[in-house]
Amino acid sequence: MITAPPHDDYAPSLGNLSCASCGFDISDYEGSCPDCQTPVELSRMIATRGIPQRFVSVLGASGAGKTVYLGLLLDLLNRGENHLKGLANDAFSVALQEQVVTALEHRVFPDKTPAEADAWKWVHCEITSGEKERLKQIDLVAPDFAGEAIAMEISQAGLYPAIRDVVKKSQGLLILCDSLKVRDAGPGEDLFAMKLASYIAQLHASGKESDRKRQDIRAAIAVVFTKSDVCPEAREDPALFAANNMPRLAEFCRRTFGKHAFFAASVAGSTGMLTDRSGRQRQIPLHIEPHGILEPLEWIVANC
Ligand SMILES: Nc1nc2c(ncn2[C@@H]2O[C@H](COP(=O)(O)OP(=O)(O)OP(=O)(O)O)[C@@H](O)[C@H]2O)c(=O)[nH]1
Ligand SMILES: [Mg+2]
Repeated sequence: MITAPPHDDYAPSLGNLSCASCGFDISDYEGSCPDCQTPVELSRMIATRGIPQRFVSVLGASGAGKTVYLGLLLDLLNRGENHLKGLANDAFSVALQEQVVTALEHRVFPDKTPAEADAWKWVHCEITSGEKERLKQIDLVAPDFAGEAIAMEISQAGLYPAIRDVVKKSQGLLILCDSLKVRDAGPGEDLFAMKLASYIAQLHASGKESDRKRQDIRAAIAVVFTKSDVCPEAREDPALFAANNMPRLAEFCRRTFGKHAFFAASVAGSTGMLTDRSGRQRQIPLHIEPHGILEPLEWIVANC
């Protein structure tokens, strides 16, 4: 039997259509929600399926590896060879998977995500985990935000309503951090991740200071060190790596989030540098060897 976990946002469609992210009445709209740019088609799909949706936010600075991670995650889920299985429900999700997989097959990384919200690809995927009676089914919704937009939103909340609404609705959030930068480039990554974590905490806090002290924020936070193919320290012990290299974030998570964990992931088995005629250098994947991609999501599904 498939059991759907109880969820506040579950409301079957009654003719009118509300935006799946912000609740705006989009019955008369095509394209995207005028308030937050969530695709209308996605909200329609969610309403007609009637399965409780779980928003998951994949956040991180520009270049942290969000697009590559999300694309590969979808590909692995769709292959159905693992404990966690996924089925992309619509063209958006297929588009992201296709963009990433096709690029990697041609030995290049996908392009940087544009900062305009209407150009973002949204992942909508039916996830099943567990076996037989304990089978759990949820609809996963995870947009591929641009790192630049995330940076602007956390420094001036409200600039990107789509980010605010999705972060607020997400029961699971992944904070992606470039492990090489964390190790070698000073405290910049630590400070950025800290700002991100405090933005999440503000949107999820019940409002009472005492609740925050009691780690009452229910969202599950997975900190994922990306590109761990080039940073063995992160892969070996992600929690220790965080304590040693991101002390501010590690301490903030300990104090604020009752449910948090550290992971290391990578998509490339090895990479090389290509220099074009004008001397510009570009990193290219030499072979694909996914590592630790599904684990953060498995943990999130188990914890929310
Ligand atoms: N070595 C290594 N490099 C990676 C890996 N994943 C991504 N990269 C590098 O990181 C770059 C950025 O990856 P993206 O997925 O585009 O990063 P993003 O977070 O989506 O960046 P924005 O779209 O600007 O927000 C890629 O172009 C690669 O050079 C990985 O698994 N290993
Ligand atoms: Mg991107």
